[in-house]
Amino acid sequence: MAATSCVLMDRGNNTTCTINLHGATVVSWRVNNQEQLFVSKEAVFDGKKAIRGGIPFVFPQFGEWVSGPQHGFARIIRWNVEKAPERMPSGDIEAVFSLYDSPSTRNMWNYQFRVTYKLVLKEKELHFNVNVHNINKEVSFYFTILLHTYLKVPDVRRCQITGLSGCTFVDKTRDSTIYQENRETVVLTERTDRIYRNTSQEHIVTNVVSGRKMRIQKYNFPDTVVWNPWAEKAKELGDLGPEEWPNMLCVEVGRVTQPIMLPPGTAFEACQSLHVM
Ligand code: TA6
Repeated sequence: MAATSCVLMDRGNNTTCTINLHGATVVSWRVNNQEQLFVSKEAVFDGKKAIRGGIPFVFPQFGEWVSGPQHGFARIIRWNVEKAPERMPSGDIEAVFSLYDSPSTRNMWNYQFRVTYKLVLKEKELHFNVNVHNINKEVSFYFTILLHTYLKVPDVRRCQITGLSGCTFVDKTRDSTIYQENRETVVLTERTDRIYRNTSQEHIVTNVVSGRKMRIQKYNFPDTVVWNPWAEKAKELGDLGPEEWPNMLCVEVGRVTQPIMLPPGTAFEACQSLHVM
């Protein structure tokens, strides 16, 4: 069994964030001792499988992939600690993680890259700053990227999501038809797996833990995926308990409908922030 290890960011006041270096998966974010992220009781921590919950890092491919595992390799390999957690003059805690190409990544995807992932833990906010560098001097590459955030919720059927109104989407539970969202706020009433395009820079999700709201802000992540497997599909996932699905809501920001082309020697940057309101 491969070793996995976690890095703790501790801001004080029982406000912490834990990053499992397996996939640089954020596996816990507590604000005043209250957990904000869902991690399944059945999640597997074997250093091989993606962790079911928290915030897995999807790169360089969202969804099925002919060259490698679903959702790419970044969520199933060990990342480096580029900068250990450090307290800033503001009191916020900052840490940086990195992933470089290796013989095993090049086996699936033959490109030279460096990804840096900076997390900043604030009083009631967690900020994510993603940089993908093409470190080759001659060859361009294409990729998709997404932060697969599992919010912890008392009951997914009672959450409302803003910032999707008017956006086109593909419903992965149906066919490849392009639909348009006409609801001001989206409420899940059945299995949902939708890729919304060009969504608002901000989503508010209501009724997260303790009936609070979560504000999600993003920059350079044009798409938002909304997912919950519901009862039937949940049973098919070996690492999700049959009763757990009502307690998770995935609102995932990323760049997935239009792959990004990164020319040699250039970098892509994008950010997300989560804010407990
Ligand atoms: O982001 C939504 C999604 O792509 C769904 O289609 C869903 O099956 C899911 O991610 C979970 O994928 P995983 O590979 O983690 O089982």
